[in-house]
Amino acid sequence: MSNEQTFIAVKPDGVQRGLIGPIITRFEQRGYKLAAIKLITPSKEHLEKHYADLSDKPFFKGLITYMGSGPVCAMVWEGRDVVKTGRVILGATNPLASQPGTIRGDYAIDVGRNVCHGSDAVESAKKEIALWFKPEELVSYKQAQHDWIY
Ligand code: RTP
Repeated sequence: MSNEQTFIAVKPDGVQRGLIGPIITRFEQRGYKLAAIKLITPSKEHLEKHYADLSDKPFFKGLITYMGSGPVCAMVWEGRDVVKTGRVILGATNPLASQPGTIRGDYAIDVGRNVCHGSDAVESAKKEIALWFKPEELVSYKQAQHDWIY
């Protein structure tokens, strides 16, 4: 599936810490293609939709406050198996369990400040992309270097 897409976000802590660049670099250098990007401070209602499946968790309220505390860098990345591989690039949800070499394993310590988000399945990626982006914000283009990757 060379045109699989995933939703990746640099969370407010990652934006404040200047980690947008390093996170983009990891996806670019792996061979994935950026299909959409924007900075947005999400509303409470937007985040409650995004995290609807976690609404009964004790950390839900704090999570919504944290995610709405400043700009988020919302992105769509495209390429073969990008949903699963994107989660590997991010590392485990709890940074203390993340391997060195992953984003969270290199940049984070606390599960409540874990720098980035990535869709956990192809179906949730579709829903999240539709929630965060208008169809016209997604850009389709050919990258010459991809002929050397696939
Ligand atoms: P994400 O959606 O942010 O990529 O994270 P995930 O799939 O790896 O993990 P999920 O279980 O969906 O949790 C979403 C976010 O909630 C925060 N969290 N806090 N015990 C806690 O305090 C706790 N557990 C999860 C994290 O920011 C996690 O990324």
